[in-house]
Amino acid sequence: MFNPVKKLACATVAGSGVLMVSAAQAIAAQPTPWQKWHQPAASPGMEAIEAFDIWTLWFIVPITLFVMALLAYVMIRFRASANPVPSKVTHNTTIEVVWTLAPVAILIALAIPSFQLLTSQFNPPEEPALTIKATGYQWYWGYEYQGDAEVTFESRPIGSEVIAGSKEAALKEREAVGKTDLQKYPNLLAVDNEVVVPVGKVIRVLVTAGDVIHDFALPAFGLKMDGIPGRLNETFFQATKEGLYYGQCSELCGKYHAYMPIAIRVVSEDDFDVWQDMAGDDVDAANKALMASLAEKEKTVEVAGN
Ligand SMILES: [Cu+2]
Repeated sequence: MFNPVKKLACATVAGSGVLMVSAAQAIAAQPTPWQKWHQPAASPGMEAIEAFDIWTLWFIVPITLFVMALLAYVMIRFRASANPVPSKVTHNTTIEVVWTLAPVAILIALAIPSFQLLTSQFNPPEEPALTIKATGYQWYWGYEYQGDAEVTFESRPIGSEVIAGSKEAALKEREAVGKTDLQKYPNLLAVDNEVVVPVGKVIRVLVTAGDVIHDFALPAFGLKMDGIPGRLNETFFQATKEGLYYGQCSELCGKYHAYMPIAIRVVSEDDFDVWQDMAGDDVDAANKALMASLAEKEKTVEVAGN
């Protein structure tokens, strides 16, 4: 959106964030231990948020250092022993003009990109190709695909001892859906039925809730939208890379708030079409067929890589 900012962003990240970025690339779509920065952006919306974040740091860091330096200077230079007779000056026109105009200029420099970003978050770049309604319940998500092929399913966490009741039951849940790989399907993030969407397409998400307030959030896409009973909130995202992306309910909604993850699987348009056709009748079968097709592709890539 605002390229000059991106250039600045690259300059800063090049200096301070190279290690973090390369470490995060291994698992692109979920939090990593001791993570200090955002998850890598996987949508233009999140790229814009990240760029604005870095833009604000260009103001925050120098202002903080400047104020700290001023404080240190005043404390040392004007301490009682070094300056026994305090100055009686009460006005200085030049300084007053500067400390009025400088903050105004800074606020304008922050406000303009901020409003641009906010506007972009409510205006999809093109007519959405797909609309998905996400409903938060205590404690799982319900999804409805609207359009030609209607797909409806619930999405619940798997592999959690707390929810399943025992370690064995949790493992059985994982085995039932073929998700025993803890790297790809971590505890507290893995779900039985993921939201499947095509890569590169604008996806509209209508967010609501069936009982208390929940929040549909997915960091890599810059998504965060409250689901409020009786209201329909609208947001959108456009995933730029295929993969599996995780988020979580982000509004404290009760006892098992920590156990209602959000998982979005971004696939090629062809894979999506096949999945959607099948999922209209049988979501489980469609998911299994999709996972088999993706596993097959991964193998092909590995062989090609060798
Ligand atoms: Cu919640």
